Amino acid sequence: MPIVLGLVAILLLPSCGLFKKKGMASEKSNRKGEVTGAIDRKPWVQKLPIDMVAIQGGTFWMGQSDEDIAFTNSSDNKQITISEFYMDKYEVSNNKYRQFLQAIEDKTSPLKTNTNAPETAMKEPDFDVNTLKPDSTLWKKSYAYHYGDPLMDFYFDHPAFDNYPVVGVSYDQAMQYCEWRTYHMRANDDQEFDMPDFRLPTEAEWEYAAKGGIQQAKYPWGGPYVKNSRGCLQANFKPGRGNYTDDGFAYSAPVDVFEPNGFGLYNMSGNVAEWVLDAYKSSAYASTWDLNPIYLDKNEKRKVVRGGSWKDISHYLETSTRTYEYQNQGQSHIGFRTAMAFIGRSASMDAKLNKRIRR
Ligand SMILES: [Ca+2]
Ligand SMILES: [Ca+2]
Repeated sequence: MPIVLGLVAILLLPSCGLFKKKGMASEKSNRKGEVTGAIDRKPWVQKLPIDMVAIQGGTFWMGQSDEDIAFTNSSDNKQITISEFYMDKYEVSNNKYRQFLQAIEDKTSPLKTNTNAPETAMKEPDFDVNTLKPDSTLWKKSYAYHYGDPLMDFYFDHPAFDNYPVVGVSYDQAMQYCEWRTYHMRANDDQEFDMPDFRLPTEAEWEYAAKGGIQQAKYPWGGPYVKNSRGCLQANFKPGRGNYTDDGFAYSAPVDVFEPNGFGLYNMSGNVAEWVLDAYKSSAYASTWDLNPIYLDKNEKRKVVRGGSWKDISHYLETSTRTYEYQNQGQSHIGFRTAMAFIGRSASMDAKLNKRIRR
């Protein structure tokens, strides 16, 4: 008898209560006198925007996976659950940021280009292009006794750097890029209902994504070393005690170099450090929830920066190391990437295919 019961349990296990979808009430005929939901609802599909990947939701240990060498006591371990979301494969490039500036600078070319698109619920944003240009002078100003002139002159404007990450943009500017990308997409999408906003990833989403599905990964490739088995460095940073070019690049590198992590994300560690949505508070983990946590504080001007950069030693490349910068201050080593919530979430959803997985 126990064997029979065991067999029944095994047979039931794969379904985990996820029975075959029987159809929504609204798909049934609207029988008089019955409540079946409103009829004639149009289907809606969340498209995967270009150069983004769908990050499967899950649970992970957020926080340091090695020694807290700076004794910041700011990233204690905590088990966190993250829902599915979309994230840019790459840091935002100079040329993508240029498209943003051109769209708002060129008054004859409205942001909305698809006149057949249904009215978006979003008001057309009002940007001032003069406040949005990357600050190229930072290449020279940020570092004492450093010859940054060639980068100051060429980095943002020259086609040679089109596929390099945009830098010298503040948190505030990155937020406006997200707002523009949201509007630009909605104004060109012919579905009746809007897609969710593009936004910066939350700090927890960023760390979960950086680990690439490897529990307590010190780096996006796992770790504990910065070199792979062939002896190659796996990110762009400052190896050794100042051997900047040991990884192939003295300053930043194109956004698509080095191997992507398990989620298909490039340069989560190194190249340029990245703004995330959260305000910085050293003790944030003690107060935020363990399900999709976020710490927002309008009065806190310090915003979290993650992943380390071309100018940092490997400690800052660790997936759990937290740093910050003031929200109105760009740096020549800080860029960003965007994210988007995935609607219709559940741990059993395949975000890429936008359908349930039977387990
Ligand atoms: Ca380097
Ligand atoms: Ca990066």
